[in-house]
Amino acid sequence: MARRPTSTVGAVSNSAELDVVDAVVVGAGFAGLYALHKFRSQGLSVRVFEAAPEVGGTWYFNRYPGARCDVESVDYCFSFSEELQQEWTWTEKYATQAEILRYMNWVADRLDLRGGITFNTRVTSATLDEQSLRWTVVTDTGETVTARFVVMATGPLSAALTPAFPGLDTFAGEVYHTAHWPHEPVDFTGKRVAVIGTGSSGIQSIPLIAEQAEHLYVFQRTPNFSVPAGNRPLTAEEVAEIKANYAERRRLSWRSGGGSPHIAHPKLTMEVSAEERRAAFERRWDLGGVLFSKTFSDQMIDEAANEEARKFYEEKVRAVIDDPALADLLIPNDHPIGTKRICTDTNYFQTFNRPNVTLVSVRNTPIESIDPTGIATSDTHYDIDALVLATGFDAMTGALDKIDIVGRDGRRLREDWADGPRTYLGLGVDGFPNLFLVSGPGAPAVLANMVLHAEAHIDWIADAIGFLDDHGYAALEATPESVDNWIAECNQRAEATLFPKANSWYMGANVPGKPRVFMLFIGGFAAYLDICAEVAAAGYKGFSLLKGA
Ligand code: N01
Repeated sequence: MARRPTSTVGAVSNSAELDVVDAVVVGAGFAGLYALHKFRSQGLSVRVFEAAPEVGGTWYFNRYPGARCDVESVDYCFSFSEELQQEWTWTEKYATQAEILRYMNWVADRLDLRGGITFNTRVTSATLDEQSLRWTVVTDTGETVTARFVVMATGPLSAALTPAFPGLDTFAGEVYHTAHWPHEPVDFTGKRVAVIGTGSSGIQSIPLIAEQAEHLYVFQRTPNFSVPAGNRPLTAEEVAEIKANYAERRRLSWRSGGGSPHIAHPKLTMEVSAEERRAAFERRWDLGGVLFSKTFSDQMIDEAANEEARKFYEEKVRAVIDDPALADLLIPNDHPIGTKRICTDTNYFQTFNRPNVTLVSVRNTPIESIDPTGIATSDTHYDIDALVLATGFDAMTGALDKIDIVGRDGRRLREDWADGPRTYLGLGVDGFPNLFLVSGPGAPAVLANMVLHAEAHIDWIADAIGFLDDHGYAALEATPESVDNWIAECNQRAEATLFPKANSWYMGANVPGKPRVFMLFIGGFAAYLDICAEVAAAGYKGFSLLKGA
């Protein structure tokens, strides 16, 4: 099918009524917003469907107290437009959810994106017509749209997970999930509150809830590594300097392992003296945040190196917890540091020194049930007024599983992935021509700065579409061999690291019954981008190029 004639941006900007389009994009988070802008600018007609009433994706829903990004604000924003970079000014080192959402709304207005987005609408199915190589996309509002391309900008951490605690629905008090936090302020003053879960969401919200609640019970199954964020306001001078040097900052980010301008110590952990090692850990600790796991480049592959980082960590954390027995419970001993995403906190461990905070180790005393008045563990009943579930996500595959995606021969994506997700480059799947995943399994995705990662994927998809049109092809489809080889490569790379040692959501281990496979490409952001670029330069090596009917 020939590309539609290029329309003016104004004419395409109100595409929300079209039922035959070049591309359907699912989701209006960072990836969906950029996809709409990019595809439009190459003359494609685009429909974007978004379940929420506003843009923002994960940043629309995750508005729990203390929600912030753990990538620095000046890096966690679009790089494709120098105007956007220069016009927006971040106020803090790590932006709050509210500031990120303001930014995304500003971008949507600035680029005139809203007219292309259908809000309050969830895509329920996408079905391939093998003859025409077109997709029929159906929504929960009863709309049917056909498209040549479907782009799943659905987010790797967007399907919230609520464990099946017996009796949860009988609880008479308030229940909140961090990933579906209400828009009105929640006031815990004078209340007995329980938080279940001590991942990033729990660790960010617990200190603030503790400041309000009469009493806070923290139900911890697995202790997590958390490094102080070191958050602070950005000064006008810093902002000016960053803006003056953005090009170099971005260049470093694009060539980095994780999509931000971090440079690891030039030597390996054990190549330096104990003093130099300690100084390097101290420097990184003072800078704050998740990049502590990348102080030395071998920390995630060498157990001895990892142990050095872990010992330093333990010393730091023990120093701020008053009760040594409590510190024993709060310091992880079941996985190498960094093999689950390191959390980034502000006064998390200090919160347990407060008299109104109690840690309940559900590893020692499991939750048995929830009843109208509270939570019963194997040895105690905790009376509470409000319950906060900080229990995470069905990551990487959860949002895709919710959509009935039907490809060749009636094959369903979720059935094809029953033993774990299978993709080529995290972008394409055999049997599903012209279906593109953004930041999906098989890509670095959540191991990198998700904004740059989304830009890279959308640029690659846009180029692929251009290539198809320039060469008279209708579609692109990963071959089964390229998918097999890519999965083998991802597994091989993961096995050479310490990551598979943790029961993490990277491994699907947090969802009962989910296959235990490492779902990401671990070889680094820049290395991955090089592979994607080589595939494209070689005429989309590993993909079949299909002529239309
Ligand atoms: O989810 P999680 P999250 N009984 O899966 C516990 C990103 N993010 O929303 O470890 C009792 O990490 C579970 O226990 P366990 C970031 O990438 C980023 O916090 O499975 N407990 C765990 O403690 C992050 O990694 C930011 O034993 C149960 C917790 O719930 C990812 O999102 C902020 C349980 C879930 O932790 C996910 O973070 C927030 C049960 N049945 C999120 N089931 C920033 O940028 C689960 N748990 C800072």
